[in-house]
Amino acid sequence: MQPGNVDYGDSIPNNVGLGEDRRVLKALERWHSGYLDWWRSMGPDGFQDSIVYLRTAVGVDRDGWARFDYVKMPDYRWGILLANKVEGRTIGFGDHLGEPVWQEVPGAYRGMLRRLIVIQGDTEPASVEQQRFLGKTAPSLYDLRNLFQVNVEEARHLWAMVYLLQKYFGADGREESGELLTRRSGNPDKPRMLGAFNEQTPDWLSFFMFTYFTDRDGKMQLECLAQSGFDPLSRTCRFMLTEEAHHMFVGESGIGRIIERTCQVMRESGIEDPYDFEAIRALGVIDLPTMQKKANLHYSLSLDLFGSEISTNAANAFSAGVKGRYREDKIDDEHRLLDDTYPTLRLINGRAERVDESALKALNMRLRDDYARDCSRGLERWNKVVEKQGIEFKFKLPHDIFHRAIGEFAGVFASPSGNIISQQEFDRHHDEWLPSPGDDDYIASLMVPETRPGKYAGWIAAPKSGINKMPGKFEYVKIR
Ligand code: BYC
Repeated sequence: MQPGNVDYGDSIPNNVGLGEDRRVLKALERWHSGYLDWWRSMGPDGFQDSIVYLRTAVGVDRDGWARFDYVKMPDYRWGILLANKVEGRTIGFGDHLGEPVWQEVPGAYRGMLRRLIVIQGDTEPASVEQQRFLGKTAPSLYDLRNLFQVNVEEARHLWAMVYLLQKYFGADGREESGELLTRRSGNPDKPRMLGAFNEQTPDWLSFFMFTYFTDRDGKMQLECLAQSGFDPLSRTCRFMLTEEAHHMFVGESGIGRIIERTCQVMRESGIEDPYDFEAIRALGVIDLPTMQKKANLHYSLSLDLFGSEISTNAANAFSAGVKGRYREDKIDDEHRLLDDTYPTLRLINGRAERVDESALKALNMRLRDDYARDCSRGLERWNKVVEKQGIEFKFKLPHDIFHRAIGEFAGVFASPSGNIISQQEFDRHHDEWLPSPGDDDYIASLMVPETRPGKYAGWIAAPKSGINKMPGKFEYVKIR
């Protein structure tokens, strides 16, 4: 088999020579049947017989890694793909800086690595569960197809983590793989591991916000794990990042298209005030302030995914060479952080202030800052859409301390601009800052499916171009 190409001869497509690894192949085949049960009961509801124009990974080289074709989702070729090995790769940070990367799990870091892989793995099926009912209200076949593409790839990312668990962690790896199929998003008895993955994704605006903000946390975390000294994890994450880019495109362009449609309708109807809710909603589009509230919600939930500002877990993972900083290999410093400091947001005398803390312990804070910068770029692009239509409104990221449930500011009440306030004041403003039941009801009322090829629901603009350059009226999903 050529390096980089996928072997479709095996029951599980892979580029890791699974055919010669009978033990792991057998274990994965056993897991596969439980996986398909999970997919049928928790995957997209009602579309298992539909034929979907999907991309499937056929290699890991940058050019031509994917093939597009019609496929029924349960027949999707979920495979195990690792980026090509980099010969002579060494550990790029921490106490083992410069040593050759590990091809097996180092005993001392077994528990730590397993925990990170399980957490990463847990988020993937969780997002599929969260998005399970969205197919029923898709604004177009183009969007429906994108939803399913995201779903099958998140499910493939679960495969990726399960492969690592089965191959490198023996009996406890097999046990954890089974557990990944039993937890359920939002289930009070057996919830998914991280907060944001137990929230609902009830409508398409939430879906686009989730793929913009929460998938971007996925990108940041995968970038850090791609730096890992445990080479199979690094190679796995490097390839996952190739797929992840499309998910964030779905989010950013989806929100951009909703903004464009709202502004266009406002302009055509002569409405200048973006806060004229009644008039704007009467036209069947989503007002910009409601979109800001949804952004406030999804951004703050996603910030929680970075853990506490000060974290011994993060410091230990870095020193061990297990989880690096965002694009560690592009940072020009000592890569050890022994005596370095990082300006970290702390609650001091009732105020949020940046103070210098140990850079090692403040790694979550640093990554969150990288994330905030990455998020703000999309907002700039959305603001250009608004500006071009001549409407006075600017999307803003809320302050880091707004609406937080994890870390230094959990339990603190703050406004989106970062003023610490009383709970009463927060409650008074709640519906101005976060979606109200009325906002959710209004958005829900718009969620009527549009299934004619080339047509779009009235609240969202058509995309600039088709998937894989397909023409406007292309039937992305043949609904059965
Ligand atoms: N919810 O030391 P701390 C993605 C726990 S998204 C609940 O502050 P640490 C995707 C924490 O587990 C990316 N619990 O944090 C996106 C710990 O518990 P234990 C997923 C939380 O460990 C869209 C305790 O609080 N990948 O791929 O430095 C669609 C103290 O924690 C939360 C990863 O996250 C929370 N939000 O950092 C599909 C990468 N936050 O152990 C997919 C792997 C913290 O004391 N995970 N806790 O019981 C990690 O690197 C780290 O575990 C975290 C937390 C960044 C999540």
